[in-house]
Amino acid sequence: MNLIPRVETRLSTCPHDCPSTCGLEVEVIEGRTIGRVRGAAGHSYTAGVVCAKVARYSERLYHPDRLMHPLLRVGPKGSGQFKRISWEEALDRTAAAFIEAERRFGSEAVWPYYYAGTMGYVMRDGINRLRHAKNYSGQYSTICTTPAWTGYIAGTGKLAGADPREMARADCVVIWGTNPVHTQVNVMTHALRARKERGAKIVVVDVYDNPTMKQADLALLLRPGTDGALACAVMHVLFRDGMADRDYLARYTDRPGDLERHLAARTPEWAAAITGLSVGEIESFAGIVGTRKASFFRLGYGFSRSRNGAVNMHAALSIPAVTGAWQVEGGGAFHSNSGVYRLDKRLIEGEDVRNPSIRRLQQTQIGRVLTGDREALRDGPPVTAMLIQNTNPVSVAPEQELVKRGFAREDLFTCVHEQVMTETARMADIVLPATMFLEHDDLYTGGGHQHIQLGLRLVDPPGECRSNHDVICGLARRVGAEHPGFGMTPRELIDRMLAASGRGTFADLARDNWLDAQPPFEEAHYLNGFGYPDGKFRFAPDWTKVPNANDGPMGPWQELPEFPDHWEAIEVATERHPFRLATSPARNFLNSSFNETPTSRAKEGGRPEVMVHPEDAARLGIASGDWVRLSNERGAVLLRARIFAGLRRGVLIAESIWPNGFFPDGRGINTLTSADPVAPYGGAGFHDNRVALERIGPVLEGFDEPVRAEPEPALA
Ligand SMILES: Nc1nc2c(c(=O)[nH]1)N[C@H]1C(S)=C(S)[C@@H](COP(=O)(O)OP(=O)(O)OC[C@H]3O[C@@H](n4cnc5c(=O)[nH]c(N)nc54)[C@H](O)[C@@H]3O)O[C@H]1N2
Ligand SMILES: Nc1nc2c(c(=O)[nH]1)N[C@H]1C(S)=C(S)[C@@H](COP(=O)(O)OP(=O)(O)OC[C@H]3O[C@@H](n4cnc5c(=O)[nH]c(N)nc54)[C@H](O)[C@@H]3O)O[C@H]1N2
Ligand code: SF4
Ligand SMILES: [Mo]
Repeated sequence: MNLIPRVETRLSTCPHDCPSTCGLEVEVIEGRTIGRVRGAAGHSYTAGVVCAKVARYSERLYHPDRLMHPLLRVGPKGSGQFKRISWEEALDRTAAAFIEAERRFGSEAVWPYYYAGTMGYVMRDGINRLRHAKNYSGQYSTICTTPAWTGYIAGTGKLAGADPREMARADCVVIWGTNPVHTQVNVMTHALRARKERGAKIVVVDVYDNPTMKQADLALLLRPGTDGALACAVMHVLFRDGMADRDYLARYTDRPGDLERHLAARTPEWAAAITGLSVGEIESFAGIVGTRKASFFRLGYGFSRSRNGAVNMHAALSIPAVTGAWQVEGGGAFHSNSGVYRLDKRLIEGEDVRNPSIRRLQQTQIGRVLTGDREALRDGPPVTAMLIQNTNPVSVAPEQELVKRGFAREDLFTCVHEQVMTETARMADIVLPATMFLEHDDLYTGGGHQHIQLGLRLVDPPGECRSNHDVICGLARRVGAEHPGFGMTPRELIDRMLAASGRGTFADLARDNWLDAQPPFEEAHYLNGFGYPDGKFRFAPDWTKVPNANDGPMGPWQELPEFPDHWEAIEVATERHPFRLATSPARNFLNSSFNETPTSRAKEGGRPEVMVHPEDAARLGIASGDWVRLSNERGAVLLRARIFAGLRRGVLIAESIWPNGFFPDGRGINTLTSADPVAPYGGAGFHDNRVALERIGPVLEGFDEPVRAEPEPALA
């Protein structure tokens, strides 16, 4: 008898919403279960490294709370009382609710809502095919990328940059507004290689001394929302000290002379007063990037999650256009390569049957939409039925008080298709169990690199779990939605999409599992010109015409500065709300994903905390571990204080996102965040919150230790 289990290593792709989109090697045991997950050694960007949370993916796949059967709510909304029903009944009931909503208020009363819990094209975007085929309300996605992408494209005209693998061949890597040790570990692989092999300098710009900043040669800890001022002062020094590349500027940029004049008053002293940095730090930063042509600007999402975020992204991006870094290998900028793939998504998304007159509702304003805000509803009918896939808005969306009120509405029907009983699923009328990525077929593209990748079904789904595609097709049949995509398998959809995009076939891709889609050097470095018709980088973009997907200008877009600047649109601290709170990502969670796993919870210290500067804590009498209350006009949150010196005074960091159920009164961190749109095209300022901070003390009256976990859904 052979007692050694048969272990095969199969290739896959991490499906999570993370720029790294790692190539994976997955151990499959006896063809049935998975073992270790490793970074694929043969993937040139992943280079054999993945984050710890995905390395132990079996903890998520085999989680005891994994949803296995369709459920019907039998108690009050949110009570967690459900009973098991069949798939037939669950889909019939959902379809009936959609048909009834449409009958009463028109098709726009149904709002399919989704995001990037999986980044697979088939499983993420198929919901749009159902939407478009039925004229259900549209979703304008604003929860993540909008300000960052808009700010970047404002400069380059295109969402693409230098090959991120070139970081390893840079003489300086600037890691700005991203915490890759937490959020996209592979950036560190390539940046640290540059330091080891070439003596490259690593510069990190952030609002707290996180593990990425600890790796920096030059650590720039600035006040939240002041990156535009830093960028302006750096460019001021570059012009002042003869480090601007005037030939490059004349050839490749729109208005270098006007920019130089505009920057004359943006001195290091001016920026020091705004950012809290010293003049010396600003001069050093300018000196490093001004004397090392091969400076690679790795620009993240974090510094764009402020009301002035698009402007700050554009300002930072303007620096390599002043030094001409784009001309050399290892130089230039990178934010996302999502603009290089140009995959034809008509079959998957049903773009061909979309009716452009149907309203689009803003994703981040889900709280306002569901509580009947007329502007958020665009003066249209109420939303009375929803299908939710790949997202957990009750936890992750801003203005949480409104979101919860909305989901509690008796006249709102919600069907949530999920892998685990999230706080959104708990509010649902129908809960459907979903497959995880190793249980279905899909196609992925890397935002933080340049590969088209497959992730195929390696094991059977447990229980009665079904894929998003199956659910969409099952509902389509029942509500009478018609489109050729509903009759295809995921593999057929992938094959047709690749072929229509000139990217080969499914079989071609299945051979190596990934395809390197990196554009040639001249194109990636914009040496044939930038993405605008005249080929010039824009220092003075027309903010109303940035070629990024949008719903027209919004927020205070009329006040956007003409040139890079410090734009005071942020929630400046006031006497009543003297602190500025950022909700930076926790290392062991991915937004709310993984916050159901015991290991991630334990590694995050077991409870939500807010970091407070020692002097602020002393002034308020706050000791380490004390309960504190954070509050603003949107609500109040109770959590513990952690005294941390790696902050500026007046700044608070609450690494996120803990389940709401881990806060004593169930109010999670997004109670404090706002859904005000970031100009010019929307987005949420998750890191841009003014708050009051009060001490409560070592015990919280009426609250029992230890912090409770989410109760199990009771099966009636
Ligand atoms: N472990 C983990 N990984 C993740 C995620 C997660 O939640 N946890 N989320 C995933 C998702 S959906 C995304 S979009 C990416 C995002 O990943 P990133 O691009 O890293 O962006 P953020 O996570 O928003 O924030 C990055 C950093 O910006 C800092 N920051 C906040 N305000 C400012 C500011 O005004 N200026 C500057 N310079 N810095 C500021 C924050 O403190 C944080 O350290 O990560 C993905 N990966
Ligand atoms: N305070 C604060 N809030 C934030 C942020 C922040 O930095 N601070 N970051 C924001 C950002 S950048 C983003 S992108 C959003 C993300 O917010 P979400 O898009 O809600 O991301 P997750 O919290 O990861 O939740 C994804 C859900 O999808 C489910 N899922 C995964 N795969 C599948 C599948 O194949 N089928 C189905 N049916 N379900 C699946 C997972 O189980 C998980 O519950 O959060 C935002 N919220
Ligand atoms: S670093 Fe990001 S892409 Fe890579 S395994 Fe972790 S979550 Fe997935
Ligand atoms: Mo995101």
